Amino acid sequence: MKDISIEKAYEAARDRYAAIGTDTDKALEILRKISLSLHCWQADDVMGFEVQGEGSLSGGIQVTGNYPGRARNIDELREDLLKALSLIPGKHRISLHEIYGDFQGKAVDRNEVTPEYFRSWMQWAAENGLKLDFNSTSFSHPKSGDLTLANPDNDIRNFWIEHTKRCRLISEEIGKFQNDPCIMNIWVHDGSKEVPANRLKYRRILKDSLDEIFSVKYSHMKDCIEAKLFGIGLESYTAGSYDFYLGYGVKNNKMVTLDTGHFHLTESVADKVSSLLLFTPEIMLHVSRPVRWDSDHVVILNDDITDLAREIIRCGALDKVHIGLDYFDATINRIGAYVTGTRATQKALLLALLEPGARLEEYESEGRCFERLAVQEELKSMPWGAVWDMFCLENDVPAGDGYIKDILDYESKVTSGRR
Ligand code: RNT
Ligand code: ZN
Repeated sequence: MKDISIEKAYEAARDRYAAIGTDTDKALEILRKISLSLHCWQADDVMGFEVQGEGSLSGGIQVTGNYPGRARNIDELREDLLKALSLIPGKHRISLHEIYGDFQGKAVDRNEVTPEYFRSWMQWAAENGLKLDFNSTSFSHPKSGDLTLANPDNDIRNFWIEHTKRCRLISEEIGKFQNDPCIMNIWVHDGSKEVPANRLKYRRILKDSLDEIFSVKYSHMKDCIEAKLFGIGLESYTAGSYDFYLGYGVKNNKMVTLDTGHFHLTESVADKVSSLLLFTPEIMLHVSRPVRWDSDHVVILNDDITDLAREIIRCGALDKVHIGLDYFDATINRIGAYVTGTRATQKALLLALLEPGARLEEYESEGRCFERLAVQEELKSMPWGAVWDMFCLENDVPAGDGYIKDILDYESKVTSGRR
């Protein structure tokens, strides 16, 4: 693509940034290499494709809205993902949940799933230059209830242990196939609406379940464990709290997943990055946007996400932090939700990459706090939008709001016909 006005604006921006000590070309080169892991579940409201599926979402999470055009099957989901990706600069990954297997009309229960049901996904990903990540699925199932891996009932607990073990094997096969580790996330909703008589009991069971699950060692997949504050209907107690998983991760050398919607609303998730980097092997992120609760709104460029991106860059941790997205909004065009949220996350990373890091650190070590404050403040009004537009241009995707038209076209041609 060529666009003289974008190129001219970029040249002016490049000079402005050079004057404060930032190399914009280098920032763009780094940004191009950052792969985000797009969650497959925004396209169909976390329903999945199980033949025996319950048709409703459980496990304390909720999607609101009924905008037309939800992906109803694997082909539609893949088509939607490719459409979204065509409007997002860079090369990315897709994160699958177990319930998105290619079950071919067969009722495959969660404790029966095998890598075979994910072969067509591996093939599809390879054909489209994508890598896959994975998630076990313990919600939306007759055996989900309030407790899965933390359930004192051994039949139910073993069912979920078997499921999670099989998901790790699937992840291993995916990792092998794509010659790149598949990151597998474990999130279970286990908790209770009212205060339990014994909080320790369920956490002990959850710990034992995880020990058993992780007793098998793999080399082409990486495990991560996701904590949460509370779920709907499970407000008083969450077995897998942040302290629980942080402790487990540090002790067992597992990645902890930080979902930006899973903390108290005034708690800084960004501030956790540098601590985790010192004590856990790597970090997985679920970038989301909580509004008053873990509402999973579409990510926008707000302070929370820019703070988080800045921490990753300032820590020099791009090779240690896996950036996944996790939101679901059914009130707006779902492709639009993917594109808006992913591009917002990339914008946050760009803002962070445009900081003159060495200069800020120098001020700090010399005790020049006024200069450090002033530069950080000036950065806010620098012409980063011109750099972003150039990034889009160079990566052959629409700059500015050019993607809106594409999404509306796709809606009228494709998704609006789905009933
Ligand atoms: C739920 C967790 C979890 C899910 C997905 C579907 O609160 O964030 O990551 O959103 O696994
Ligand atoms: Zn999450």
